[in-house]
Amino acid sequence: MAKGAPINTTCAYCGVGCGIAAQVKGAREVTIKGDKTHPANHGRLCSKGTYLGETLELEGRLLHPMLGERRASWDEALDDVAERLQSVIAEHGPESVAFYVSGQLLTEDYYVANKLAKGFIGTGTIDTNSRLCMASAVAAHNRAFGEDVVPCSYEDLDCADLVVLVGSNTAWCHPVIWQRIEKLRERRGTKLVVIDPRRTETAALADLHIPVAPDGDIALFNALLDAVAKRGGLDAKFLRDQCEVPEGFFAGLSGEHGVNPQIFAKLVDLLMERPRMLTLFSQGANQSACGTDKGNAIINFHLATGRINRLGAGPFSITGQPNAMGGREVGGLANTLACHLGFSEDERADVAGFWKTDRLCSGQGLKAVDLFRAVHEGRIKFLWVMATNPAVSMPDAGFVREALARCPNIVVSDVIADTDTAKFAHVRLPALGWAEKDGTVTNSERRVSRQRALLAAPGEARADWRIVCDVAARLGHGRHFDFTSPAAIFREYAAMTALAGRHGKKLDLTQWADCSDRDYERMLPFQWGGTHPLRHGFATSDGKARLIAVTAPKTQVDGMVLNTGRYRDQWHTMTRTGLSPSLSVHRREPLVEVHPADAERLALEDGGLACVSSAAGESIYRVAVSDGQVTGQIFVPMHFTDANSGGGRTGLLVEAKTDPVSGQPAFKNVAADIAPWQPEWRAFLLTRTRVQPDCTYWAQMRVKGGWLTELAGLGAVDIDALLPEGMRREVADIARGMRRVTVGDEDGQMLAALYLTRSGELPARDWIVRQFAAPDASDHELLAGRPAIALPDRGKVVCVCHDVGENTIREAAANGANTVQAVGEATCAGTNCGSCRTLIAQIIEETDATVREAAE
Ligand SMILES: Nc1nc2c(c(=O)[nH]1)N[C@H]1C(S)=C(S)[C@@H](COP(=O)(O)OP(=O)(O)OC[C@H]3O[C@@H](n4cnc5c(=O)[nH]c(N)nc54)[C@H](O)[C@@H]3O)O[C@H]1N2
Ligand SMILES: Nc1nc2c(c(=O)[nH]1)N[C@H]1C(S)=C(S)[C@@H](COP(=O)(O)OP(=O)(O)OC[C@H]3O[C@@H](n4cnc5c(=O)[nH]c(N)nc54)[C@H](O)[C@@H]3O)O[C@H]1N2
Ligand code: SF4
Ligand SMILES: [Mo]
Repeated sequence: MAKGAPINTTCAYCGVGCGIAAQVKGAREVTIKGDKTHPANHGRLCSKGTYLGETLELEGRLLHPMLGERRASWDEALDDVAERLQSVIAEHGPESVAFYVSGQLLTEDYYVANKLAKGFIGTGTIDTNSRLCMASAVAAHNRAFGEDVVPCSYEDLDCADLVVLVGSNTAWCHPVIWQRIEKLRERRGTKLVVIDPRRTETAALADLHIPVAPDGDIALFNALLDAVAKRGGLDAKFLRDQCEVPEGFFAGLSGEHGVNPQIFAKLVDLLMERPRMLTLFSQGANQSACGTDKGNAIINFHLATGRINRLGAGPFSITGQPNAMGGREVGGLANTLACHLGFSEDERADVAGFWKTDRLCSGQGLKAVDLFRAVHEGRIKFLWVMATNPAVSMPDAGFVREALARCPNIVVSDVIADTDTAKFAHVRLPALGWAEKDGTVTNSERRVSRQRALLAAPGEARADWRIVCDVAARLGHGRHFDFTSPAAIFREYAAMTALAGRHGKKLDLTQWADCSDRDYERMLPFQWGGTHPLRHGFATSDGKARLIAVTAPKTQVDGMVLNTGRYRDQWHTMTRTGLSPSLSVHRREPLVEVHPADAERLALEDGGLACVSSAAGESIYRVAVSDGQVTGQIFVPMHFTDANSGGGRTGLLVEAKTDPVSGQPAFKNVAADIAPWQPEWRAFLLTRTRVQPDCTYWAQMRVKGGWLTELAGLGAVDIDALLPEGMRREVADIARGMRRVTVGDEDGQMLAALYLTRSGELPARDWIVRQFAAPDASDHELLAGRPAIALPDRGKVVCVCHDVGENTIREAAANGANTVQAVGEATCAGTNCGSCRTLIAQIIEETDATVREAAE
């Protein structure tokens, strides 16, 4: 690809959909800046977007088609996939075929995958990882609005007087939306309420944090609506003209909420004072056995108070993946057809007519959890997984692995060679990744943006849409899949959205139906439906919205409540963010966060290890005692996999319980137990290349120049096998069971360093990790684990974007920088993505306290 002017593209990660201006510097080298002209971010980026450049190396990439462990040509691999499909369809019928796809596909990839599955193979069973993510919000929209339409826009984030976050750790997971909320508060005095059982860094910065009980949201929103109704806060005109309200709806609202009465009263006051109210919700709402009802409880509140279709007001479901929204539009979910259509006779006839097929599937297919059950039972005999890692991310991942192992035909399209899912594949197909692929994505506010190729295709990797079309052609459907570019697919999809209009839906991209390749190439981000797509009426038969009577579930979990979610700087199963040294600093291990009282009661030690178990499985985590947790609840991350750890395997712990309407799994409220786990030895190891240890607990993270692996185990230690050949130096203290080994090459460059202990302390990692990146320390110092002369220690990195350590910030604070802004001016910390500002504020507070104490 040409070097030169920056190329505008869209971030690879979350559904904020930030624009990026990328400058190609070399074969795999790109400079990343925020695109100032993109309406989603106006130039801002978070840490993950900022460090996209560090994820472009080819480490671990799948570069050639593989049949089992054998490299194959594309022709051979595509023939093989087609033959498997043909024989399964001939013998067992189309319904024995399943596709499991992803919100990380581009709209064009998604469109052809759905067209092939539902339209030409004739199986309804193409589902997507959005089932684990957005399905409850989709179902709630459909019930209330008659269509899966998000009735808000980011512009609302510039005008709201009250922002309520429900089950959303926005500062970590949608950081650019978070930055916009911070600006809004500064500028407008907007109040922020966070409803989350944990005191997240988002909640810590709120005006009001409601530590709701797990799945207590329906009770809370019903009680809020009841209280507001009693204080005259309903919008009678809106209710009469634009809503259909079930009999006895308001009388049926229970006033019980389970929240501290004073906090509840404060919240009701805020709601009464500030009608320009925007409610953002994500996985704390969706990923629940009552996720759809939670969505409707939130939407009910907004409808009944008329807080919708006005600037600064509305129920705003924010999407997770970069193209979760696009996938919903083209019919990636098993219970929809393309273009927001369902399976009524009329809708099916229209879709079949548009695609010119007589093979359209007869009805909806299996949703993700049922899909893998069917694989396990042998009803599905062919499964094609694209751009998702279900062996890690599905609930009851142990069961999903069994299912994958049993299935006679597994095809995996991925950018990475050895994901946990790819290990089960009979055929692996190398896909183009971000910076290589071309197409469109749709973000949380329905804005369609281009992702553009920056780099040449590595190895033999091909675009996902092309792979699908090539298989379709081999199945005899070439005429319907003879697309030669993403632009051609986009035109067909845009034309097809005319069907949505015919069925009273709002989705409409028809103005792009005749776009030229050049128009597509130059496409600027555009939003379908405008700022408030439902302002001229809802997508129901009578144009009215529906309030849905929902009641609080009886949730009572035995034992501890296990809550699962995300880290600020990692993306899901870490196949890409895990390659960035900068993004690996924030959290180096899978932590189980535990309230201090629980830690004391259960003899869990901060920094020690613990085994978390549930009905589904068990796994080991590092304990982090945190008063952000509530007693009786623990929190673990979803990111760790066989590829990077021997613990922290959260997917194994989550039972496959789902919402009855949406089929979305309940990832956030799992019954579990926790107990200390005492290793007999602990160690950490720095190596230039990845190692696969064989001990009870290990976790591996990228550092500059190599990998850092934390280890712990029982019995004999067998780490020497992990050390490379080279010049070894070793010190040991047999009495304390301490061993330290460095391995260097002939030029004295360090190849590996191992620190092991049976009973004592291990040295601090940060200095040693820095030495590994740019070795100028002597072996003597390395074996000691610290510099011979004490140097100023920057401490643990707080600001990942500008690489600023805790001690540097403490020093600035002690020297009078007593606001986050002043620390930013003095050290740069917190001035890029801003996600570390809570931490900086904490450090300032601690420093202030120390200074005060010293003065007293
Ligand atoms: N850094 C980072 N950002 C990401 C991603 C990532 O992997 N890493 N992934 C992207 C994707 S796909 C998604 S879906 C989004 C997810 O974004 P979020 O939904 O913000 O992230 P989570 O950490 O899954 O969960 C959010 C919060 O829900 C809370 N919660 C748990 N149970 C309840 C409950 O019963 N009620 C309420 N009100 N809250 C509850 C949890 O304590 C947690 O803090 O993030 C996107 N952005
Ligand atoms: N315990 C727990 N589990 C969860 C959640 C939770 O909160 N808790 N959240 C759920 C949610 S919301 C989500 S969205 C899922 C996410 O879970 P997954 O979708 O399984 O996670 P990713 O790591 O994003 O997987 C994407 C895969 O696609 C590959 N890939 C990247 N780009 C491309 C491409 O262009 N083409 C192809 N073919 N492959 C590509 C990546 O290498 C990676 O293997 O996890 C769900 N699981
Ligand atoms: S908020 Fe961060 S991860 Fe999400 S799109 Fe923007 S830069 Fe990417
Ligand atoms: Mo997601």
